[in-house]
Amino acid sequence: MNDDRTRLVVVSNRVAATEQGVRAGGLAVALLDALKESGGLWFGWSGKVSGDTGITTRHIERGSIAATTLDLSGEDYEEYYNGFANRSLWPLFHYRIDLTRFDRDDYQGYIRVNQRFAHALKPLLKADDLLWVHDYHLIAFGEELRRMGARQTMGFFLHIPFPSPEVLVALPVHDLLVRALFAYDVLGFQTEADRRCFLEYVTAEAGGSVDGGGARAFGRRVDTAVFPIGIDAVEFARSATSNEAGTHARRMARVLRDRLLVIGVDRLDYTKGLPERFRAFARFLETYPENRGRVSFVQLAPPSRADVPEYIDIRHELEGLSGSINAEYSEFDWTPLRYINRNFSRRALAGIFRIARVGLVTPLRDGMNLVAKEYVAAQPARDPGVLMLSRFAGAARQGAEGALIVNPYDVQGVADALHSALGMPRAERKERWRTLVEGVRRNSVTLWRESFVTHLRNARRAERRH
Ligand code: ADQ
Repeated sequence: MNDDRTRLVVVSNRVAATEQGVRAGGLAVALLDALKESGGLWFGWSGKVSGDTGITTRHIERGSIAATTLDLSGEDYEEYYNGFANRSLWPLFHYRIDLTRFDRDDYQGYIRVNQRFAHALKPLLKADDLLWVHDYHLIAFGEELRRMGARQTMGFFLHIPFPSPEVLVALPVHDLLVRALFAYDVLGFQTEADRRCFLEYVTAEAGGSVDGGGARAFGRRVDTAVFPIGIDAVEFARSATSNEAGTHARRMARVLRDRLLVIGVDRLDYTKGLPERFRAFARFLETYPENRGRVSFVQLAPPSRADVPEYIDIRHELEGLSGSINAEYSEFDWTPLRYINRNFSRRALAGIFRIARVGLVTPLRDGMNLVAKEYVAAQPARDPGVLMLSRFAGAARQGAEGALIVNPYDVQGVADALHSALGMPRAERKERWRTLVEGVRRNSVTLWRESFVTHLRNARRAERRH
């Protein structure tokens, strides 16, 4: 597993891989890929809300990964998950101060659940374990574990953006959160911009200092680094040519007849820029009417966090928009926009990506965005499609010269870029795709895991020397 026989213990809000498969969601997909190869223990919430909050252990994915899970109580679910994680941290870290609400009870619930996670994991730990804690739900977890006396080397990876200090200080407990981050030995970010925002906070708000790759504050030092997350591109490309992928691609092609397919695939979330994308598509049909009847846009968007009011609002908004676009432009034999709220298997998605001439990935803010990488990986080398990518996705900061970079707020700009993408000659598409796919293959999920774990090991060695 690991060369010095240490065990990797991954802690995330949700142990998302179940016997039934993986849920839609970047963290779930990435962690499963990362752990499949190395094995290890995966610890977190089962996804169940119940009165029994004891822990259970089971083996998943044919035994290579051991998963230990606990349930949440109804109150935990409301305060920790729906409340502080998804109504405070998620919107704020995505620069949506307007949607951020702060409630002290929710924050207390967040701390309580972080404590409970720490309590449940502590007796299962071996002295030499390396701990890798994931994402904004568990910022306080490391501090709680240290309070209980844990000495293991611990790293934290933030899958979402780290906001600029100006934005972060809008949260009344910003200082407590950043202080908690200093309980870890390594902090990982998706992009250099995120890391810079963290360091700016340390110097401007926490009275700390920055040295080389690290930061000092609150009497501790933490190492910081950038680990852009990736996918298993080889495996995804294989999925795209599987029988299941072929079946889905043929079904889709039958419906499309000879029309060009524009595809969007996102969790239904207000950070993904879906209303703006729908409006840009309508503007495209209005500005370039020769495309009417020639292009179909399919948006797959499985609902997520369905109990949070802001997610109910965005769902209604999209239903209204898609209805009015179709009402205005449809013909008897052509539906311009197909908007589908369900999950598909990885293979089905890969097959649909493969036949799409354009992949529209236009979030208003995104830590990385794995869909952009999956779209690229699934393309046929002889006739690849075009990736349109928002400048506000982490993926755009990672050598994305081959993509058409757009500003999702600029409805006309996106419409114009879509027109260019659909008219792009094959030679240019191939050239652009080659640079993109090389990057996606190089920055794989394996590289992401290995570089993070190497950093953790080095942090441990450095600590032992002192
Ligand atoms: P997400 O916000 O969930 O991830 P993203 O990185 O795009 O966003 O991952 C979504 C995943 O869900 C993709 O693997 C995609 O294929 C899958 N998915 C989406 N719709 C689906 C559908 N209808 N059926 C099946 N699968 C579907 C968070 C951060 C991102 C960061 C990732 C990983 O918000 O910025 O890239 O974590 O760190």
